[in-house]
Amino acid sequence: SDPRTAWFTQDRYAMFIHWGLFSQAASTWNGKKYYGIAEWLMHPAMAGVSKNDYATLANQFDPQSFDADAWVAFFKRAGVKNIVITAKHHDGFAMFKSKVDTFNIVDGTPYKRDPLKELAQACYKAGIRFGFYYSQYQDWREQGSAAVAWDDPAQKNSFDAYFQHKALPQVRELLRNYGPISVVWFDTPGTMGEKYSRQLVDLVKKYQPQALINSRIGNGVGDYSTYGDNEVPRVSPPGVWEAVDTTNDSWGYSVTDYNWKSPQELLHRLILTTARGGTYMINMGPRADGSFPDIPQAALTEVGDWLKRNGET
Ligand code: FUL
Repeated sequence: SDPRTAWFTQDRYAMFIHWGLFSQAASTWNGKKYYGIAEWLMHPAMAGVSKNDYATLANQFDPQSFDADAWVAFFKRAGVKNIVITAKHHDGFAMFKSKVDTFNIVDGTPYKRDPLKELAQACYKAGIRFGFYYSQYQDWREQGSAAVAWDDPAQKNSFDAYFQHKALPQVRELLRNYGPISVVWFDTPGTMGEKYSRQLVDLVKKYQPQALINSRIGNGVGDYSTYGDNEVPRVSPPGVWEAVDTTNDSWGYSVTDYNWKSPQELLHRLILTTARGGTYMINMGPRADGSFPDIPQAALTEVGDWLKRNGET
């Protein structure tokens, strides 16, 4: 087996965090409520918000309750060994300081701080591994990216232009400026060509050769397999794999989604996954202000306490 994946198959339990401008909207737009996954609000399947209207969310994004040390204290109590946070989701907004695009939390919001930097440092100090999510294929602000810029049908630019000028350089920034990276979590590769997946692999290998890449990089070039959203495989699959689950039905914070999994259900799914040889990554969607909703926070704390009582952490 690959020594690079040893920690991953030993630790088995990680936390996923979806946080971004979509957390500010929280599945509402112009007073109307939506019931899909909150981070897809901009998409026509949800509210279908134009990119200029969506960008106004940045003017109010000011997570004054964000406290990296408090987050890490919670991760420890929950018993996770690794976290993966959305650095850029499909909406194209960077939750980190980027020189490539001013549509980022430092240059584009009143907050002006880089929470990923603070979080990476706090995780490092506490011995929690830190990884990031980057939507390499879908970027709903960029012409040419996944051809989903519905409010701007001209599509003058090519996917290649978006990829070379935004995706690759932003991933490079994330690989260079945040210390050791555990996992680079790509998503929804769609029809992205193999040469693009390979360019991303080369970049990760160059700056963070120990970092693992999930299968959603596309074209079979990842280090481990990620199952479908909220899918715990019913058999014991071969190889290195993970199940990704969320605490309700949405990934981003949503005021319309109360379908929280109970602590018992979360623990059951964690145990099913690890018993079948996988890693379980459970998602939380913090509010826009940087605080965690009470119900999933309490549930994950209870799971963590159970793990501790049973000598698992
Ligand atoms: C999906 C994305 O489209 C969702 O928004 C979410 O990030 C999930 C984990 O992966 O396929």
